[in-house]
Amino acid sequence: MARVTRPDRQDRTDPMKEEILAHLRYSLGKDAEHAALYDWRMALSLSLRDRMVDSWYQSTKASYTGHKKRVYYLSMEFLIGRLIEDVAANIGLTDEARAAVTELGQDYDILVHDEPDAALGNGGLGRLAACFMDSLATLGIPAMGYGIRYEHGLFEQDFVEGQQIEKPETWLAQRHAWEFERPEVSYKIGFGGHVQHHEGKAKWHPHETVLATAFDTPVVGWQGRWGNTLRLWSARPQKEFDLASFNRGDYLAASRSEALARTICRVLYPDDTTESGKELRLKQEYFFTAASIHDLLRRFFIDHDDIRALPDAAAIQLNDTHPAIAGPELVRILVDIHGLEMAEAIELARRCLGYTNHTLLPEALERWPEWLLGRVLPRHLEIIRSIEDSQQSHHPDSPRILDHGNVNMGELAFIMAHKVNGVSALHTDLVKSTVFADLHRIHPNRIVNQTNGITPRRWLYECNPALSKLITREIGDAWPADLDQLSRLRDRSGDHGFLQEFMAAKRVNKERLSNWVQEHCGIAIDPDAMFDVQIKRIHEYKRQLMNILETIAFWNEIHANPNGNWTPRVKIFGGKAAPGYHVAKQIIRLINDVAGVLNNDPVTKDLLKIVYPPNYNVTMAEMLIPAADLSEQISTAGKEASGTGNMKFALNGALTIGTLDGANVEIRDHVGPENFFLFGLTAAEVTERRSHHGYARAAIEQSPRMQKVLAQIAEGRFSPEEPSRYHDLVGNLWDHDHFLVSCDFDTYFDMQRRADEAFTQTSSWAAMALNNTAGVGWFSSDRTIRGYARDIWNVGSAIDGELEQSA
Ligand code: F55
Repeated sequence: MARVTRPDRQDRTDPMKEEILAHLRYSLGKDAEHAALYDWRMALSLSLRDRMVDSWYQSTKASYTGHKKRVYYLSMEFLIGRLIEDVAANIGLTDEARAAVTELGQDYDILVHDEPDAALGNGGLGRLAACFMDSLATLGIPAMGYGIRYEHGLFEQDFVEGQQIEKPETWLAQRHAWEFERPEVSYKIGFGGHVQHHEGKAKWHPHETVLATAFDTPVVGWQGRWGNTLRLWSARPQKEFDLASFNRGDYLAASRSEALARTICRVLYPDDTTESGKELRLKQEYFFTAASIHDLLRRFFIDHDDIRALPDAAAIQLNDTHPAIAGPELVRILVDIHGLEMAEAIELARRCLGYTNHTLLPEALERWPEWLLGRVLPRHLEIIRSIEDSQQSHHPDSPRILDHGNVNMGELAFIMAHKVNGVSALHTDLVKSTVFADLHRIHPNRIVNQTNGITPRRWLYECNPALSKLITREIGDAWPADLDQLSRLRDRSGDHGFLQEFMAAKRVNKERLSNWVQEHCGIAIDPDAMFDVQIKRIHEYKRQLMNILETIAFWNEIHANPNGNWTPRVKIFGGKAAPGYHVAKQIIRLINDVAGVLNNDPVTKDLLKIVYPPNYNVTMAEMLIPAADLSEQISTAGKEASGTGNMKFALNGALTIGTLDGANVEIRDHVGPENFFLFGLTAAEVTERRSHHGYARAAIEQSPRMQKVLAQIAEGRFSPEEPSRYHDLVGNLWDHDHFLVSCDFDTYFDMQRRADEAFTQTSSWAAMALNNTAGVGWFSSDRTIRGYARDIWNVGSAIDGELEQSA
């Protein structure tokens, strides 16, 4: 199959160096003497991009000529992070790139760090999409990722007096090196207006239109064998501006259409909890979904003429309900443009569509007011009514899409998909028994489980060179594309010398992090301490609050016995709160307030530190995860659909302290229960406990330790300048505590002390850590993608033999 082609080494002494200089000169208009950091970084990126292009072309050509079925992954978010190291690693040019840059008198690491993080996502859902793109390319599955080219990615977080403030992110302030603009690939996307019905036919007359224009980023998989495209849509005005208004001097009217277009892809919604209720979000969703459907149909008609063959050529995967309007949009095109009957159109669309559910939280399930959807997309509302009628005629007891004046996007996505998947085994069971219980009864074969995964290229090979080199030395270099091979490391868990090397790699990463923390946070931390890390969006169900309460309790314990044999700890937090999520912001402030007191306490400062660097992102994760000893996965059981950070930590040799939630359950099965610090109520026990009136108060009354912590916070021990600051936060724990911090607190505290004890036994800790790395090969996103390909998409690899590995 297609492979990266390299310029012939014989006639050019140092091609990479030459290419960088050529880009500096011809793409950036600079010579080495006058080039700024930006110029060097761009020249390096463009040189690497050049090396992807041949493989990418050949793959695209091979999927056209081979008439291969393609996967279309529709996602509002692609959290890709930086690309220089990722691309260089995937095409095997890391050493060459570093050598060339060094020879040119530049510092490779500084160049790499100059690249902005492409933060086109909020958290797990967006990062999953990026890992999937990597695996699709690695497996040689013809695929296209479709999303939005937001002008501003996820906001930048800063702390002012411990409080989160948000600043706009500006990744596009400089040219994005990796993309190709495709002005010729443009589609008209309409909004509003009315529907005309004539002789049984419907025609939608939108009130306004914008143009969706494609920007393509090549995504080349491991060893450059296959390349797919991430196609992000940007909006342009259909008419540049209204010259007549302009000439009249009415400049605002002249640029009205420009304003709508710019607004649509201006900013990523910083919300991972609730649908925003904003018309603009609905427009964003329709904008990118419609453009993607147009685009895939155009591609389909290049070599087909019967639309009925679409399910043989296209598998369209909906990453959550955000692109769920794809169902009605496809039906609209099939009926209004291709003249199919409604029933046939619905069935045909269903055979193309799959839907991934990422949450059970009722507040996070998208619902649009019917009046709003009808105003923005009048024809789609009619079609949704037809879908509803068709569903009701077959299944009169079916849950409703249209319900109390709302359009339930979850029900719509479920009904329009031939497969609905949960993202962990537990989550899938809960999808079947809770949110979609009635639909599951009606369609018992529709819900399937594909447990999430992570790409081992970024999340071990690239971010942890020390450990990667050791693994390669032991088991060879096939593991990045066949992560199950890590299980061969299990043999070494009794080999003292190997365990020492394993922990030496951890030590390198901990030292690197300690230096960074000293430099960026001004906090001295000891690499010998246990590094305990919780990094994820701030949310009540993820229970960062329980973590900080436990930290205070531990601090109290040390004070009660300052000469005790304590295991030193560094508690590291990272994560952003949705700007409108008040409680999450209070939790951030509390963590920072507690850090202020504890980090300056002369009695405990050598034993306990809290570090919370602002603006957690993919790049920060790449540094924190390899340095972690303990991974905090402590959500209320039944609430975290899967988690993917949990997999990254275990892969990098951290032990997990966690509940039986999401993929933790499967991780524990794979690494062995003896290598996992389990605590807490199960999902079933959580449901049961909630039915007891006053469960929180009862639990707190039984825990003197928790009472003391809550009293300290309530008395202003950590906010003396405003003692009542956390009055509501503490009151809510006593009176409501929906996420059962109170019920799990004591078992969590006890398990933390077990972890302390285990950490002091250095060689058994090392063996447990190694068993984590060795045990989690199954969580490669390559395994996940093979599962989707087989059970949902019915697609194969274009690289011979590639999908045959055990799924
Ligand atoms: C973003 C926007 C909206 Cl409107 C709603 C949710 C989100 C979002 O970011 N969700 C999200 O990240 N969900 C997470 O998906 C991961 C991948 O499946 C899971 O691992 C994780 O459990 C889940 O919370």
